[in-house]
Amino acid sequence: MSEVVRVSLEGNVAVVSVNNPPVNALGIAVRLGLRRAIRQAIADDRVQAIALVCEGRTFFAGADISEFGKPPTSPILREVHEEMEDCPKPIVAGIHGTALGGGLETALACHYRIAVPGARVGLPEVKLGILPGAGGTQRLPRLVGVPKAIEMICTGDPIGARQAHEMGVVDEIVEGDLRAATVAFAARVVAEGRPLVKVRDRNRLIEEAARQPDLFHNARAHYAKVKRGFLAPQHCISAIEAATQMDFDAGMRRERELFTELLESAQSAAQRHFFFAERQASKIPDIPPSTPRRPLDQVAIVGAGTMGGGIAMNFANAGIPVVLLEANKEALDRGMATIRRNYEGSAKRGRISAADVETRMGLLKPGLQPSDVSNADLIIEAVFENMALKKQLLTRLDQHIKPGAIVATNTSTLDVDEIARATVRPASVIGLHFFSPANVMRLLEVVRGEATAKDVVATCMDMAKRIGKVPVLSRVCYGFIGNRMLHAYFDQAFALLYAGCLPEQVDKAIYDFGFAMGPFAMSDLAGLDVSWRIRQERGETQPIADRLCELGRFGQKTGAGYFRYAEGNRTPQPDPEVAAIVEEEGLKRHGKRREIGADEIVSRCMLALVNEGAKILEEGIALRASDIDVIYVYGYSFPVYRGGPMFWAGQTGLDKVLEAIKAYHDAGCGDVWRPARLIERLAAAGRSFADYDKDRA
Ligand code: T1G
Repeated sequence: MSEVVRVSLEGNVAVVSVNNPPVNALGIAVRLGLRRAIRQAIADDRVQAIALVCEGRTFFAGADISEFGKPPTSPILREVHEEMEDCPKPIVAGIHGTALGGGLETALACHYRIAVPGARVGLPEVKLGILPGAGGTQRLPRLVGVPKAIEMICTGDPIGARQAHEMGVVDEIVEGDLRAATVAFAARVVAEGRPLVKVRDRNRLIEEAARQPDLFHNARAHYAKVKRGFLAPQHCISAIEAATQMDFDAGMRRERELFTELLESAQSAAQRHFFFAERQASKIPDIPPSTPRRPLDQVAIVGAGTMGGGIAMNFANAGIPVVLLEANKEALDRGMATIRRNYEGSAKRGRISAADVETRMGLLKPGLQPSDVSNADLIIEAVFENMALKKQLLTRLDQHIKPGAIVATNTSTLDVDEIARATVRPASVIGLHFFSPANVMRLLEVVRGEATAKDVVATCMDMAKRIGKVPVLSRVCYGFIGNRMLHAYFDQAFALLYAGCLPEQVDKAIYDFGFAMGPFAMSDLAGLDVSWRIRQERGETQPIADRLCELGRFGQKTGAGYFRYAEGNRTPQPDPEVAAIVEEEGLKRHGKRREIGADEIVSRCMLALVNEGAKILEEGIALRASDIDVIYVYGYSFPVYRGGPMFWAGQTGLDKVLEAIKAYHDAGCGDVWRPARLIERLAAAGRSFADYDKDRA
């Protein structure tokens, strides 16, 4: 048998065992091996049933995503499934880890499925911009019903083994040795003469749904809203609908058509790029996986404000004890109360239990003395964004911090090297830039200073995953990767206001491009006063924004900013008072206003991101273009179905990107439009940022 698929005989049961690390992806070798094993078992008279199990950490985690985009090699998964489903001997799948995508579809082509309690099953293809292409849209609704199938397939979220058992996806939950349990179950099926259940023949639930056509209309409307701009969820619904309108084989053909359409789409290419980009981000070329880690059993957070409180929750959520420090009791009590309110809110929404609230609050220890950080392995300062304040604080804490502890700053813009030099342990200083709200946003920008030790970087990259964050490494520059690019993006957003746009116009274009919100609604959410104070400290001005702040319009928190907000409502309403200020300042700057369309708005804002991103790559601040994509999708709601700004530029074509950037430069739109040399070089060579990453991998 092949090295990835082995067959052995246990009694009258052939055990087909697959071992294709790291996640038993159903690549060609596995498909060939599976088909050969099934044929061998059918031909062997000693065999009366087949047990299918996987070695390693998980059952099949799906098709091999790295094979996509290449010509399909036979047998494709559906062909293997047909032979399995038509096998005259019962096949039992034994599931552990995550049976996902083609993995669950393979189990659904078996006659029975059993699972260990910790297993999870799901069809996450929609997260790759495709749909389950090996029968998932035809077989799953036959087992769980159409509404549940729509939910599982359109969200792509896996379910636990127990829920899968309740819903009939899994026939039995087994404890202990899964291989033995699968063999025993298969032998029992033979001994009890149980039928060969083909999921394809179970039509009751889809016939029921065929009598409720609104199901699909409502689902389309729902996912058009919650998955705005995504193609795949709508195709998923069409494929499931086909299962209720035609027989199984015709439904499978329709699934294949819809699958192929999505597989060839720009959106799926973007989402598959993002799948691997997210996994690449945690790999640091000069810090091998074998790099020792520092202990991280207790954490101290200095500053119990919005950021400090949110950061503390991440560690308590992960079961890590946290000391939360403040300068005075009033601020400390306020911070602790906010955390409890957040947890109780989550419990009310059923996300956690009341017991979880108490467990997590129990892990939070309030502190008022600098010495309260003395046991911490990691100290994170989250005080106001002021260099002098941060340096003074860390200098004061230094004497209380134990040797080997990691000192992190949550600064979003300031020079981490300068902060490190204010301590006696620059090698143990690192930037950990959380995004607001810190207990929700998944991105963590890990800022490596010139002195930061490799084990500190390695420990923090691991820590990020432990608290449910996606870490991306940045070197030190003003604003690191995300905020530095955001500066260029906002520059263009303001330039568009002075030239002829109103905030609602810019925001609509960016929203329609796929962002969760435009730059001005985003500023209203973050608060205009934060950036106003930073501008004042840096002696910078932004006339439109400054005038709004002078009027006390700080955004949502004051009910008015670039937009007006009705009491208790977060929907931005255009405001003539703002329009008047924008027009006045625009005329002051350009003497005239001009009509600007959505294309120019999107082009200027996105290309500003791309050009600055390319400069960041040139300077080595970011390791990869794909890291920048991860930062913008997770940190700034860049639409994942466009892959991130750098991938989007590659899909657009760097020659066109360069041409447009040069046009803005030549039109006098400012020196920010000096094309990055990297773009000129790649465009001249007909290459993309993805090629650039490959060359450096
Ligand atoms: N194909 C190829 N490589 C994969 C892979 C896959 N399906 N899944 C994971 N890897 C690689 C990954 O890149 C990483 O590599 C390593 O495995 C460990 O992954 C016909 C068409 C299973 C929950 O979408 O969700 O089936 O970085 O770091 O955090 O309908 O991986 O070490 O070099 O993520 O423990 C559907 C995708 C495919 C599941 C494990 N399946 N995988 O998480 O490890 S489409 C999926 C995951 C399909 C059919 C269709 C997760 C995981 P490297 P990891 P993890």
